[in-house]
This record gives sequence, C-alpha cells and structure tokens, in this order.
Amino acid sequence: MYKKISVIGISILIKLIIFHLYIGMKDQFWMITLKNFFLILALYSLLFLVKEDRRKRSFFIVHFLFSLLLFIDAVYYSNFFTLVPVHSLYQIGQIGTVSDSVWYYLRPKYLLFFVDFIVIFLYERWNHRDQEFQMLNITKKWKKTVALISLSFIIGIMGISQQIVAESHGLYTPYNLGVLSYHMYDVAQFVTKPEIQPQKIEKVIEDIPKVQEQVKGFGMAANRNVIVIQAESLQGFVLNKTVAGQEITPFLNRLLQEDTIYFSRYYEQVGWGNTSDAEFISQNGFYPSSGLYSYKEYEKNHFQALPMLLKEQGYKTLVFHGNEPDFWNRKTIYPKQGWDHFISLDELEADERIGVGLSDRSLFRQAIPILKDQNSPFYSFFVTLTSHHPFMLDEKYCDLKLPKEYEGTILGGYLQSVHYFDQALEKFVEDLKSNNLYEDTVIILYGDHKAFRMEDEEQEELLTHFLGKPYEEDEMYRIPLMVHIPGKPIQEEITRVGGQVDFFPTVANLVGISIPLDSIVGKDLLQAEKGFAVLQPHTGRGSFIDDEKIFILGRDGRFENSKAWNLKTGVPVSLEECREGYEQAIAEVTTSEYILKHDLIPRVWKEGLKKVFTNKKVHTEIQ
Ligand code: GP9
Ligand code: MN
Repeated sequence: MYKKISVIGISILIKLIIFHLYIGMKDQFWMITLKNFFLILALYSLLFLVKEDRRKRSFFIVHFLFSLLLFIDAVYYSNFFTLVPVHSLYQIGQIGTVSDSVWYYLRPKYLLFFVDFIVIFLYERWNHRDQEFQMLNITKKWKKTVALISLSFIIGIMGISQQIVAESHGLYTPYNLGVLSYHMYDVAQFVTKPEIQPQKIEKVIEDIPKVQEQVKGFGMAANRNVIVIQAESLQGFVLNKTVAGQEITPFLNRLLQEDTIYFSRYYEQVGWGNTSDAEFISQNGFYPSSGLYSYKEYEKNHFQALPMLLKEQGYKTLVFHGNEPDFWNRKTIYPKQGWDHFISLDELEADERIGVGLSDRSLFRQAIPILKDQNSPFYSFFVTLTSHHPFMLDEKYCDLKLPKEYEGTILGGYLQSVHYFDQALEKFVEDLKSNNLYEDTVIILYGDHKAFRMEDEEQEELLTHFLGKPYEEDEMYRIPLMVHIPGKPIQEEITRVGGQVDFFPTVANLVGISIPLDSIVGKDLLQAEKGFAVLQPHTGRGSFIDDEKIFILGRDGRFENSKAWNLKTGVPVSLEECREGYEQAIAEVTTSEYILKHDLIPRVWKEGLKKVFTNKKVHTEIQ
C-alpha cells in the first residue's frame, strides 16, 4: 500500500512540475512547486478523516477534481495567461455564446493531466483491492493528530502566501504562489473581500491639471448627434497597413485623411470584463475592477457616466449591441449608466449571425431607422461583434486575398474580419449620409481591447513576422481612437499617450461640456501636458506607458524583476527612472478602485477628489 501512496505522490509532483513548466514559471521554481506539493499532500491526508468504507471513493473524487482543475487551468491559461479565478463562476452562463473561442483553445494534450488518474482508477478496478485502502486505518487519536498537522500546515502556507502577496503590492499570481496556493488565496480574497488601501492619493491630486477651463477643441463637436463605435478587438497596427498590396482598413484610412483627430498612442485598459470593461472605463472615466468584471462588481453603485451627462443636456441615449441583453450584466447596469434604450437581440432581427452574434452589417443597417426616428440629438453607442475571437469568418465575407503564409491562420482570419468591419462601417456612413444623419453628427471610434497575446507563441511569431518588429506590450495594448467631425478640417494626429480612462473627459470637452477636472481619474487628451497610461490588472499593478517609455511590472509583482524600455529606441531604461511613474500608476488605480468600492462617484463629482480624500471620514477609513 505504501508503494501505492508513493506512486500517487510522485504522480502529483510530476503533474505540478509539468503545470508550472507549462505556465513558464522560472523564478523560485522548486521552492514554489515543492510548497504546493506539500500543500496538496496536506489536503489529501485529510482523507484519513473520511470513514474507511468511503475513503477509496473520496480519494478518487479528490484526485479527479485535482486533475480537472489542472485541465481547466491549462485551457484557460492558453487564452488568458493566468489561472481560472473563482469569480469566473459568474460568467458560466456566457460560455455558450463564446463556445467557438473555447473550442479553439481546447487541445487534446491537456487531457494528459488525467493520465495518472485513469491508470490508478483502472488498476484499482481490476484488482479490487479495497482492503488496502482499509489498511490505512489509524486510530482516532492518530486521525486527530494527522488532521491537526495537516491543517496547521495549510494555515502556515496560507500565511506565507499572504506575506508574498503583501511584498508584491497585493499582486497574487500563479507565478508568485503556484497553482494550488493561487486558487486557495483567490477563494479567500473572494470570500473576505479585503479593503482597498489607496496609496499616495496626493500623487493623483497633484496630477490634476491646474488649468481650470478646457481650451483646445472645446465644443468642437457641440450641437451634433454623437455616435460612438466600440470596435471589437480592433488593434492599432491594422490602420494604414497593407497585406499583399491591399489596405486592411481602407475606409478607416480614408477617414483619417478627412476631418478627423487621430489619437495614435491610445491604450486599452480592460480587466476581467473585456468588452464590457472597455465600455465601463470609457463611459465613466474610472479604472475597471481588479477583482471581477466591473459591470458585476459595481452593479449596485451610483454613477455619473457620460450618457447621464449628455442626457442632462437633452440628448437621447441609445446602445446598439447584437447579443443577448444580459451578457456581461448589461441589461442591469445600462439604465444605471444613463442609457435610455438598449437595442439588443431582444429587439433586433437576427437575420445574419456571424460568430458571437448579429453581424456588424445587420446591426448598422437596423440602427438607421431607429436613429432617424429620434426627434432630438442622440448619443448612440455601438458595440460591434463580428471581429470577435477566434476570427473565423465564412468565406463569403472574406474579401482580402491573403498570401499563402496567412491563410488558415488566426492572423489571416483577424485581417479578414477587421476588413469586414471596415466595409460594414463604410456602408453605415453611406447610409447616414443618404438619411441626412451625417453632417450633424460626430463619429467617434475606438478598439475595445487586444486581439492577440504576445504570450501566445504562435500569435507572437505571426505578429512579429507581419509587423517586421517584435510584437511586445506597447503594440499589444495599442488601440486606435479617432474622432471624425464632418465639415471640420481638423486632420491631426495626437501622439500624446492616453488610455481608455481618458475617453470621458476628452469627449466631454469636444462636445462642449465642462466637467470638474478633479471628478474623475482620466484626463482630457487634447489638453494633457504629458501622456500617461496605466496598464491594467493583468500586467501587474504599477505598469504604465508614458510619452518616452514603457514599464512592465515583474510577473511576480516585484519591482526589481520588472522591465522597461524606451519606446522609440527599444533601449532598456533603468528601473529607478520608472519609480515615479510606477508609484503614480499605483496611486491612480488604488484611488479609483477605492472610490468605486465605496460608491463614492456622486460625492467625488460634488466635492472633488481633493476634498473627498482630505475629508476626515474618508481619511480615517483609509488609515
Ligand atoms: C459579448 C461581446 C464580446 O456581448 O461584448 O465580449 P468579449 O468576449 O470580447 O468580452
Ligand atoms: Mn471584446
């Protein structure tokens, strides 16, 4: 029997080693792996507490669950490059809609995590050696001792995890904790919901622009309808780029030449909520939740979102999205954000479905009569879908002639779907024109988040080859933002670095609404004297991009293990030069999260950040 226990122990250790190698753990590999190994042994030894006749079955259940966890983690990791967080339970209902993406990442090799389970199970079945499990019978006193030792061990490891996370400024990842400790810590966080500690708020306050009135561009798009298009997975590199002599986005490129301000160094800042976080950040001017998708985490909050502001000015507010209305909890949260009318698959005719939902062409086509029907200025928000991962478009929608090397690749599919989006948008703009909706409208467009991960070897290779330069964070997070104001000769490329959090103040300025400068975290990119974009939770709190450099916090959350380089030359930058930006990034994110966790947006709008945070009550809460 003891031989068998050793075999099980060894198979657990091998699985852990393979898993940690698979996720690319390097620093402290053996230390973390062994710590997790002993943690698992401690958990397994609690099986002694189970009655003898049920012990064997319990062992198989536990061992199966452990194998299943590694399997699910491996699949999840291949897309998100972290392990399944416990809060993803909230998203279980969404799996059906994105099943194409799930299938894309399911690889038979991950089934290897079940091999030892199957072997042990079959061996036991054929040999019927139940009595061996019963041999592991120990007296009650020993049971208690084993349980006590195991529990103390588990608590001890959790204590060590707590310390590691504290040293990493709250960042817990599989890289600093290891697979099982990560899950246990994640569950503990989820259950206890610890308080956010805003740090160095004075840095955020100092950073508020001193100018009291917006000058550049103020009201440039006033008295017009506002159409905002949030384009699915639209990255910056596709603009003005060709493939085999064909423009990928000919219409967007044309738009850039005509009455358009183009923010070419604009970065995504989404967290767990992907598309929905892009919406949340842009419309609110605050960062997303670091623990859960923002539309869920803050569903009970009070807001002062951009649609609310425009509504006060007499705009009708409408959202168009060709998916089920409760996806990402939109149906619940939209009214609280000031959206009067949510036109989803509940109202739209599902006459052409591509991938996740209604095709962009159909969405735009069906929107025209609705927009035409509005008898006052409108603020309408389009969330497109066709260019969604895994970018598998039916041939009849693929108009680009791709070179052989990209055919059948994920990049090839992406280029086709972005090209499709570009065509759909062109048609939409034509329809706006022929329905007299164009001249008096401002069209604002941005990408929601990345399509490709540099951590994915295949994608990284494809992109590096396609771009002719290494595909790294600065390109991965870059998305386009463009503001097209028909009839205003304003072609300009703004290279000031900004992020989605800056959308709200920038747009408010353009449409001519003054907002108190210290009411949100974002900055008006037309006035900003220096560029700064905080990268969001998956990069590690403190990562940022400014006008010169990019700083990426170490995967284990440690400053000294970070990397930084000059954006123009690619030459490494000393980490000390990044300390100020790092502290600024942490300050902004923690302040923003504190405000949201305490539902303080209305108060911040009324009293200003400075007053709220120097106010005694909030201050004591912070201590
Ligand atoms: C679903 C759509 C896609 O409604 O917004 O979301 P994503 O998977 O990109 O977060
Ligand atoms: Mn998306």
